[in-house]
Amino acid sequence: MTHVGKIRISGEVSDAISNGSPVVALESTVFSTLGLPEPSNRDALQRCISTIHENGAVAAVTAVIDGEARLGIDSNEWDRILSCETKVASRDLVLSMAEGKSVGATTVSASLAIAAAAGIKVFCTGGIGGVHHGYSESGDLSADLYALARHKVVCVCAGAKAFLDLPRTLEMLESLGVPVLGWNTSDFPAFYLRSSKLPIPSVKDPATIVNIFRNASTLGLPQGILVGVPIPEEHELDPKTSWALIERALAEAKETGISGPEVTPLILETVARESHGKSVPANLALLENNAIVAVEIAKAFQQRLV
Ligand code: PSU
Ligand code: MN
Repeated sequence: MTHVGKIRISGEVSDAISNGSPVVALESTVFSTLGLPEPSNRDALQRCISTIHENGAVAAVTAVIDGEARLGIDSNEWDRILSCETKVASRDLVLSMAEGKSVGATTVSASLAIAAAAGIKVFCTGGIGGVHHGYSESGDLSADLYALARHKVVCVCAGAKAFLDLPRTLEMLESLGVPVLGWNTSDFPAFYLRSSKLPIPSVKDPATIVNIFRNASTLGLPQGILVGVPIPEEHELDPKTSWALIERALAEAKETGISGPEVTPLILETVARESHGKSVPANLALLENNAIVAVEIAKAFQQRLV
């Protein structure tokens, strides 16, 4: 175990960093009950970590535990993350460290901040947050987008969650200067669905991603890169029923009158319930698939000695 400033890095992750071995950072909100129902959340965490190991990299789960930002969680502490009900986004990160929070599940935005501070270049999740429908009234857009603009990390995901305003999410990423690339696809993926029908540049080689990252570094630009990987075909949900389901979940969320950070967990829960269990295996499959791509990219960074 080592520390970088106030970040505590597990023995396995700090060894990998000093040996120059590939490391893939993971968030923890998706593995908490805020992201996936029990016991699928444990299954998801286990599968992601072992997929990363089997493919030749080290997994570095981020979280806040006992007031410390963490990079790399040993299995004896998994339970604390799995049962966590506190969502920690980038704004909350510094506060939860100051107040000695016992446990906080980091979202994409907080995880990117932790990964970047420790020099980790590749991060993997299911779906990022983005611009919510009704943004012009609510002003609700995810801190994940700003974090992508601020931290030099490649974020591998299956796109943004399909219940968001995807065209506006892409517009915002453009405004923030974040390159968005499709992994063997020229359509921005829509989480449970392979395509949102929104065009993005396609990339099929991890070395290209490393090159783009280097170009940003050469120019002194701050941002990371978003890589969208479509859910494997056999796990894709039926587009017609999914869009209808998402509409119902959005209407239900609106009726409850909730706002802020509770919106995303509520919609995820409604989709899981209403899809009669189909959305959860799809979520697990896309997480595992993203982990494989993230390892490939992490290995390419190591080979190019960026
Ligand atoms: N996508 C999922 N499950 C999740 C999330 C996204 O399928 O749990 C989480 C991620 O941690 C993401 C966060 O960073 O939701 C975004 O929340 P918000 O919309 O409040 O920014
Ligand atoms: Mn929000």
